[in-house]
Amino acid sequence: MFAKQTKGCLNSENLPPAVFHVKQKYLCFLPLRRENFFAEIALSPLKSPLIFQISPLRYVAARNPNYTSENGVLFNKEKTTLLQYPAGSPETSYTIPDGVTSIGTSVFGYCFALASVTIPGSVTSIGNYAFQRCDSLTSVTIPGSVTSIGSYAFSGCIALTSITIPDSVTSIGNYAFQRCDSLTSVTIPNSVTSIGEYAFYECSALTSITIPDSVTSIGNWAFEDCTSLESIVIPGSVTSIGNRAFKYSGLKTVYGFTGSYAETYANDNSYTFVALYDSGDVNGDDTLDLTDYALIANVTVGAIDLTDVEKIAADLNCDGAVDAFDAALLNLRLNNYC
Ligand SMILES: [Ca+2]
Ligand SMILES: [Ca+2]
Repeated sequence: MFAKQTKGCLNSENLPPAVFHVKQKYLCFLPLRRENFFAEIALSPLKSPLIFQISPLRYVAARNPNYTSENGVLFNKEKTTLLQYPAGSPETSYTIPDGVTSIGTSVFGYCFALASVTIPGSVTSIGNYAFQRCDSLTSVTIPGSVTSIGSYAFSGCIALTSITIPDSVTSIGNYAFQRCDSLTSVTIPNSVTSIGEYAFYECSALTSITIPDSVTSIGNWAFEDCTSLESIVIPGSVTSIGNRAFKYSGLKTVYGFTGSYAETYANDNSYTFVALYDSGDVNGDDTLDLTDYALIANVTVGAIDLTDVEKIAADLNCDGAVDAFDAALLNLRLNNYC
């Protein structure tokens, strides 16, 4: 299964990915000499998920038909898939080369020093466990080319304070952001249709999250133990919420539309339900007119403030802010342009 071993080292000409997997206990006790790493790794069977990756590899022989490396980072030969970043690297930032389309499974897993990773616009998928336990990771921008975020992708990234998911992403995998202890806000775009089980489990600092009206299902345990999350807006598109989705969270108030699944869910689980007004109907009188437009216009110049329910109705483009763009959208609607 493993490549030929010579004098304590593996032959890098024919290195299978499995040799990059090593049991957790070796991280602490193995000496940092590459030869020893390789010898131990060769003896370590691949037993996911009880293993994680560490890559002491410095280079891959140029004649290796399957792999290539650059500054200790392992790629497939075509350099379209990033396979392994060296977990023991002291570097604090890394820019993924343009042309990479896929960030493979566990690539940056347990890279404790990495604070910032730049992902180029060529990347379309972020694999399972890709950034798991990157304890120092505070900054990562997901480009608009990414369509999927794998399971456990950012699990345990305890320094991550915010993340913006681009509107190219359609699903958030199970456990994707679980135990991101510092995550205070998340913006989910209206391309996402499902939020996986345990997706934000134990995100204890999360105070707000906007569920866009593209989402139809919120997985079980998705927000369990989010102790700072006290309210949530659930749009009319949502027709399924796991019965433990908000268990042990701080949730007290559910905002939603009258007669929606959100109202039923709130009542069934003893949350306070607050009815929302239709988009644009800022004063909730069931009529879209210049009064609503004037309210938004006054907000944009700082003349008045709105209640939470009014703000949600006034934020026509659902970007979390009430501004001139919302006023322009309402103007178009009042003139039957949209
Ligand atoms: Ca109105
Ligand atoms: Ca807005």
